[in-house]
Amino acid sequence: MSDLANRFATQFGPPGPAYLISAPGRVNLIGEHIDYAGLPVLPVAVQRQVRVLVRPRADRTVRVANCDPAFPPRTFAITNDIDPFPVGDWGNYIKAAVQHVEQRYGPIGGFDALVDSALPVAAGLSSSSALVIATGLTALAVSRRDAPALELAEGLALAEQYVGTRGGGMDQAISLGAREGAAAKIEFAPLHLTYVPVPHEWRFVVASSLVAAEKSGAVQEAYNNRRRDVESALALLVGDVVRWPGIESYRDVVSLPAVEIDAAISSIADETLRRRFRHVVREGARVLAAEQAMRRSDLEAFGELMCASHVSLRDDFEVSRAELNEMVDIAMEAGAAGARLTGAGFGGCIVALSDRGTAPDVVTALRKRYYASRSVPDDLDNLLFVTEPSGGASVSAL
Ligand code: NG1
Repeated sequence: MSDLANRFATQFGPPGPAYLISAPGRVNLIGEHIDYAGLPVLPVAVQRQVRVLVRPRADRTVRVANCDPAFPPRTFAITNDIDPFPVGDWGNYIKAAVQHVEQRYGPIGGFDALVDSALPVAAGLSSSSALVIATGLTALAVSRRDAPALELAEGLALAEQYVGTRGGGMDQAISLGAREGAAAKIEFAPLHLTYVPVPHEWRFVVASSLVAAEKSGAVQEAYNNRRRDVESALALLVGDVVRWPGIESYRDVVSLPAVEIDAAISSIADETLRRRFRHVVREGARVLAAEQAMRRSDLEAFGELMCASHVSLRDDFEVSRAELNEMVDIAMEAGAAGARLTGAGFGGCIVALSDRGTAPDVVTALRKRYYASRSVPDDLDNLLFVTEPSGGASVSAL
């Protein structure tokens, strides 16, 4: 913290910061690419966070600096309708959150902020949403305003679409609403979190493929295309009121009896849309089964569901890559109960589940078989770690 305070002083001069805001990243255990279909997901917050030191300003200017030199300082004025920086600029996450808080809870005051992130960027651990949540809390804190957590998470999820990705609401909800020691089953519209204690013996190993899934260029387009496919597939059923009366959402589809769900899948003639649809409805069912498996501490069942999720993301949803498949195989061969890509895919991380005794074997196998032949820093701490389910975002007055 004193390091960070020194950097703040170097960047902005006296007086010192008034608040420390932190917001965690997340690893999604199961339920991938279905939050934007309105189906429940099951993530945990990781103990790695975005931290922001903040000092209010008397005017309506925002100045932000980042400890990572890849992200240069940015300055802008608060208005009700803020023009974005060029696509891909990190400052757009700040603008997204500030504009939302101004529109919904404003008028708000300006601030100077120093951002420090312990989350790997573009790794599928949601560093971007952690930054958006931290900035939303910053804008509220400097303006001495408050907002209900779920309302804020829902609002900031929509607000993040300012950057150009039509994301769902999972990341913001878990970053704000997480509880230590628990996963959260997140339901949408309305947003609701149900906490599921993670059994003490379970360990989740998170490992980066080293392939950046930077959601500013091609990956943003691929992500938005998947979402469009998911919407187009549903529209086919909704348009067919004779065969599918009463079907208006994916929630309606997953509440049908199993044979009718199978019939709905087969009714989609377009091969790609059929596969996207199949992934969404089956993944939705896996999340509910996984919640039950976690509640009865059934490691094997939870692991099998994770593996099935990976296969579906690989074959039906087509968001995996050779590197992620290789890592999943390595984890399974080392004794993991289950493993899958986590987050949007196209690169990023895998998550593997094992018991306490086996987790070190999984870590060692990934180290030897995946990282040893690639160029990586000596300290793999940021790329390969066992995560503790952590608490959500916080604001401390200094
Ligand atoms: P990540 O892994 O942070 O790119 C994205 C979306 C989520 C969700 C997952 C896939 C954003 C901010 N997040 O997460 O809403 O759809 O992909 O399950 O776009």
